[in-house]
Formats: sequence, structure tokens, C-alpha cells
Amino acid sequence: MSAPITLHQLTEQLEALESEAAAAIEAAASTAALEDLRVGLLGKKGRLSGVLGAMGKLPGDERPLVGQRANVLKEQVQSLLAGRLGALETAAMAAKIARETIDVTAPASFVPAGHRHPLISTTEEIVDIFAGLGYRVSEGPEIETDYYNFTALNIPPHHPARDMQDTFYLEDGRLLRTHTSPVQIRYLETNPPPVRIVAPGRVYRRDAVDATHSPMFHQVEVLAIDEGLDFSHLRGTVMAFLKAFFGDLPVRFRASYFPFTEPSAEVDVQWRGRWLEVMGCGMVDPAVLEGMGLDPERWSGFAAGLGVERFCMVRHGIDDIRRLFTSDLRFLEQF
Ligand code: 2U9
Repeated sequence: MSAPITLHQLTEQLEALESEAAAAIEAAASTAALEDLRVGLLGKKGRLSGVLGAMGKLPGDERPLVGQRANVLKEQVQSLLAGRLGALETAAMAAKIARETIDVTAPASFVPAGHRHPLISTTEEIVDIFAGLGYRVSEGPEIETDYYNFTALNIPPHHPARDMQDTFYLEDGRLLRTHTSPVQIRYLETNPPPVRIVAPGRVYRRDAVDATHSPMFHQVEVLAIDEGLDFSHLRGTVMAFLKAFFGDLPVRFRASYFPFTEPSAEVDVQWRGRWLEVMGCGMVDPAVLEGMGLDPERWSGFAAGLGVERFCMVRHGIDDIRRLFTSDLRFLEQF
């Protein structure tokens, strides 16, 4: 049997426990380590319980001395644990705040913004001018029937005028529209005059590619139908539009021919000392109005058409239409 424990020994154990606990708590690096320490010191099977268990073997009058000392120690350890826990939590929060700090003076990461293609911005500019004159915008399909692209526009099958606008045909007889005029025919089917519309969009023609031709290009077409419209309204509208787009340049009208207008004209502007053809126009042919069920004695109208590429090239001094379709960013980034 081992020697009975003495008051002196237990007091020494409590003192050792006190100094070891203080050092260990101060050194604990995490809340988990701190919890392990708490269980090891104050838990049911912890060191303090060990001392208290041994206390039962002391003479009765010595036990309260050890008990009081043990209680004081327990409170000390609890307050050291709480203090260290608080310090660890404060440090963790400070580290988190430091980690998540946003430097509002740091340079932004580069996001390429992009911008409209010059053909799109030119189209928008043209359409905006007509919107300011009271025109609505109408769009339609790029694959059309023969009726909407040709027949309704006074170009019957086998008419030589079809050669002016040869196009690409699908096997079912439909075709890629050669102008945006079919949009206007479709609009007239469901909207009675008075009508004022612009029709922007892609069109296709069987043309060989060179610096000024492309088998696909963009048009804006204009149509106004009302009572009492005559050539002076057409001329006034075209002049107002050209002035808004190009500024105050000399403009001339030359007599021309289109199957769907009579009379017809081509419009030139004087640009850097040269006459440039920029638009075609005319009074809507009475045969086209009649085909739409409109009485030409009551209704008259004017129409005009332009190629967006031409306007874009003149505006920006672009020498070759192919530059607009090759998607070379070194070129496009200039606009
Ligand atoms: C309807 C009736 C008539 C549209 C018109 C032009 C004149 C014209 C060309 C300009 C350059 C096409 O892009 S281009 O090659 N367009 O000259 N277009 S009158 O006439 C219409 C349209 C719709 C119902």
C-alpha cells in the first residue's frame, strides 16, 4: 500500500497545476487547443478532479484548506481560459478584417467594353434622323418570296428589270431579298395609309466582290404614302435628311429609272470636290399602289433607298467596302 497523501503534497500539486495551467493557456494557439486544455484541467477526469479525489484521504480538518484552494484555482483557470478565448477571437477577427480589406485605390482589372460596328452606328444615325421627321421603323425577313421582292413591286416574272437585281435563290423558289422594299409591302398589307416608315436591314445581290461591291450589304428604305404627296415633299424630305447627315453640301437630283417609282431620280452630294451618288428615290408607281388595293387617284407616295455602306464609307473616309466585313479589330477599334 502506498504512503498516505499529505496536505503538503496536495498543496504542491495545486501550485504546480496553477503555474502549468497559466503557461499552457497563454500558449494555446487556437480555440480548439483551449477547449482541450479546459477538459484536461477542469473536466470530470481532469487534473483538478484528481486533486479533489485525493483530498478525501486527508484528515477531516485539513480538507477545507485544500477545498478552498482548489476553488480559488478553478476560478483562476476559468478566468484565464475566458481571457485567452477572447484574445484568440479578437485576433481572428482582426486577421479576417485585414484579409477582406478592399483597396479602393487599386487599379481596376481590365474589362474590354466593345462598341457598335460602324455599319450599325451609321444605320442608327440614319434611322434616328427619319424618326425625328415622324417615321416609324419596320423590319422583315431576309428570305423572301418572289411576290414580295419582285411582283408586288411592279417587277413581274421575265421582266428585264429583274436583271438589275439578280440574287440568290433557295430550292423552294424563295430568295434572299435584294432590297428592303418587301418590308414596306408587308407593312401596307396590315396598315392603311397615311404611312411613314423606314426599313433598315441586310440585302443580297449576285455581285462579284470588289472595293465597292459586296453580295451582302445594308439598306435603309423610306416610304411615305398620304393624300396629296408630290415630288416637292420627296425633295424636301431627302434634302432635310442629307443636311442632317452630311451638313450643308451641294445636292443634285438626276432623272433615273426604277420599276417601282415614276418619276425616279438619283441623288448626288458634292463631297471633297466630287459628285457622289448616295440615294435613289421617286414617286411610288401607281401600279404598285393599285396592287396594294390603294386608289392612286386618292393616295400618292414617295420612296427612297440608300446603301448604308456608302454612307459609312463617306462619313469615315473608308476606301474599301471589304474592311467593313472582315472583322479585323485593328480596323474596327478606330471607330
Ligand atoms: C415601295 C415602293 C417603292 C424604294 C426605292 C430606291 C429608289 C433606290 C437604291 C439606293 C442604293 C438601292 O442600296 S441601293 O443600291 N434604292 O434607288 N429604292 S425608290 O422604292 C419603293 C419601296 C417600297 C412599296
